[in-house]
Amino acid sequence: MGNPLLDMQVVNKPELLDKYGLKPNDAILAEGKQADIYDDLQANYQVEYVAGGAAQNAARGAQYVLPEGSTAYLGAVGSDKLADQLRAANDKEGLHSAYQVVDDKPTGACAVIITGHDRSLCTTLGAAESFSPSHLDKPEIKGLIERAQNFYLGGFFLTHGLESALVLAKHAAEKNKPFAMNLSAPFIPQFFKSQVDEILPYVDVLIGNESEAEAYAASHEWDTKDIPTIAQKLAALPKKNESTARIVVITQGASSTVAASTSSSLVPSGLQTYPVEALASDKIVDTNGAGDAFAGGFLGARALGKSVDEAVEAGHKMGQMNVQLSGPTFKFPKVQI
Ligand code: 26A
Repeated sequence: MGNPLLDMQVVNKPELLDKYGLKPNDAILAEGKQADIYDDLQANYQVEYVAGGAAQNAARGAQYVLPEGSTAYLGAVGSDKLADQLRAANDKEGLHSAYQVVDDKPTGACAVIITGHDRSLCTTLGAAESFSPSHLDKPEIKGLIERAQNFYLGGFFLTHGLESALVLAKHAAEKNKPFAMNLSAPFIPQFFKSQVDEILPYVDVLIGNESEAEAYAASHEWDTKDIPTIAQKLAALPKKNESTARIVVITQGASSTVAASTSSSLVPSGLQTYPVEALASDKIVDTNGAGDAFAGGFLGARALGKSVDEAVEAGHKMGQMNVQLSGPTFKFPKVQI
């Protein structure tokens, strides 16, 4: 479940960062000063349009490693051409689009400014923000939820959709199905702290990167920037479903990935560090969607019953594939993960 967005990607135009007050590597919601960026990009720059939305990318990533017809994605789109493009991208990769269609707002968009290995994401949510819990009451969607064995929530969804997210989270806890969430961006634990705190007890698998983990620690006054320490503390926070321990996985770009759990049957010794195979710099096309690809590979592998070690390896392979392609995309025909 997440915000379906169409990415408008522009490469090597660093002046856009200054013009719109963007950091080279960040993900934000557009404010007044960025309101014109979408029209500006489309009128004055060479734009690559590609299916985005962090959780939707991860869902396509999970589908990549799973048998045909394994995944479905919930989010709200407008009644427009952008939505058709997202549906087509999902259809091509076997992800079922279980969209809520809203009539009065356009499909959301994300301006993606690529400079070197950095990516700046600036989003206007549009229809995505209108997702309502009523969509989850439709018989077809209820059926999907009943049949689902694993859930994944993009943390970005918490800017507007806590109530809907909790419907899935509570179902997962009741039925003892794993519920995963991504921290998504530093601004989520920073500015949507109460929403994160409300859903975290339901989260069985928490995924994020180093800057998001640090932002969580800072907003909870943990007074540490040490990623293994933060991962272990997150793993130990209270949980509704006490029959399984939480797994926390923190990626750090080209540096090693950290996994923590209070259960050493899930994460050997309770804390593991997994080196990342460094790619030659000239092999990297862009890093848009790399974290989502990791999440997709990790969760797909877990859904197949793989160990956390194996799932991290699958996540690394998917991330590595993703950064060698333009935008949040994967290689077809499929390669073995
Ligand atoms: C609420 N915000 C800011 C967002 C996003 C987002 N997905 C959902 N909500 N801001 C950027 N993205 C997506 O992140 C992907 C890269 O990880 C972009 O669409 C991009 O495909």
